[in-house]
Amino acid sequence: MAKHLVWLAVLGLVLANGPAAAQNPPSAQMGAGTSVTVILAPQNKSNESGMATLTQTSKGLQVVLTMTTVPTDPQPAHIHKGTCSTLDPKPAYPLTNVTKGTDAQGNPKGVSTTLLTNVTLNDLTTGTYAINVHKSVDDIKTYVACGDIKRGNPGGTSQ
Ligand SMILES: [Cu+2]
Repeated sequence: MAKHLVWLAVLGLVLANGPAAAQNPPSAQMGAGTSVTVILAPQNKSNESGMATLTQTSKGLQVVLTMTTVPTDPQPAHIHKGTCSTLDPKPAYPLTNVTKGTDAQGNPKGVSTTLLTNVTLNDLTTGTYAINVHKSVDDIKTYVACGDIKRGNPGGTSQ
């Protein structure tokens, strides 16, 4: 909750200062407060789908995954180079495992929240990257959901 308030304060500052927030380093061309939503579509008949929200903050890139299925076991998740159809199997940026949690309305979901400080939203949307979720730590070879990261696609129609 406290995090949320800080975030609102940051958002307020950004809005007050307008888009020309000159404090942003050159690498953060998509300034604080910019978000991209990615639909994570089921793979390998998993019936697992979900959504990723990537938000550039002043502290880093926040990546939040919300999966419709609550996993029995923790599920590894990563940002990979490539697209869902041609994925580089080596993770580029590991995310926090998807575990049992709740969404904003308190409904049970598979959730994962990560703050990445070594990459910006601009890096990801100007390159070719995808987010995927793996079945479990033991069955990491099985992909259960994936979505391509694209700029200007807030509806998440990337599939
Ligand atoms: Cu992966």
